[in-house]
Amino acid sequence: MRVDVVTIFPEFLAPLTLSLPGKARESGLLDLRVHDLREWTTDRHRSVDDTPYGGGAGMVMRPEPWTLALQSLVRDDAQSNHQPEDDRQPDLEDDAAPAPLRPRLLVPSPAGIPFRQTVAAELAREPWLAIACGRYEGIDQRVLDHARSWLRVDEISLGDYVISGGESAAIVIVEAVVRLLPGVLGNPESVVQESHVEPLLEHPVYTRPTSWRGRDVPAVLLSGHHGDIARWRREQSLRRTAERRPDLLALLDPAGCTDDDLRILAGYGLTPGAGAGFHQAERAVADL
Ligand code: JA5
Repeated sequence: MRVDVVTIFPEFLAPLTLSLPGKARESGLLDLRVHDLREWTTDRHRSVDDTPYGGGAGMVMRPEPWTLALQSLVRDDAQSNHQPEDDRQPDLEDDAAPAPLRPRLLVPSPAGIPFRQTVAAELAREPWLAIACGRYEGIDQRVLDHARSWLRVDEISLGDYVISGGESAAIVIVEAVVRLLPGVLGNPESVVQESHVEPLLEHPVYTRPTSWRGRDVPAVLLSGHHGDIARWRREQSLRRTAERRPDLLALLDPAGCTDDDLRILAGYGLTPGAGAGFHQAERAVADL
């Protein structure tokens, strides 16, 4: 998979040379290219921001460097695998170039769709991603509106909080996607690339010794009864989710729940599927 990241802080992406993404790059499974947005500025001060129309605090990223950067990535690919006989360029505004020669564009933003394992699994099937990292108050809206006419564009949120730019979100997205690429983890059962991932928190885990500072490993895990262990772990997952992330239960398919599952959730006043995890007042709004 090829991933292009465009940012005004290329050094911010240095962690992707380490650990699993670093290994994936060395083995050729990940072709990660980080670009400085200022390469596509044309003024003496290499400016990437300007004041917002309509007033207000902060600055907005200027459209022209962004569009030049995105167009340059696509042109670069057209030339990357063969020497062109002439200097004709593909017309980026028409549909002549086949879709796989263009990246899917991701834009980290708190206004985006929630990034979940299902989204990561979908992205891991793409041959080419580009990630546009905004700074300041964000990127001029027309860049994304224009890009949508020739690229698939998704704004992606990692959660409901504010950070100062898209770079750390880009690192998270790349980490989540790269570990799903065939061959990166040797594809053990634990990372089978499924579009359906159960939206439950993981059960707790333990290792030696069996007793540590007066705290014992739950006896069932030492019992050797695989059925009992599986049922205990399932119960722990459901209890943790009910207590910490009841909102996730709205995503849990009731058809995949056993009677035991339903009994455990009912103990918290919860049922899986649409409507779960909302307080009564919220549910009235959600049902509108
Ligand atoms: C802020 C210019 O989902 C959390 C996120 C917050 C945030 C993201 S993703 N991108 C930006 C940004 O600020 O680009």
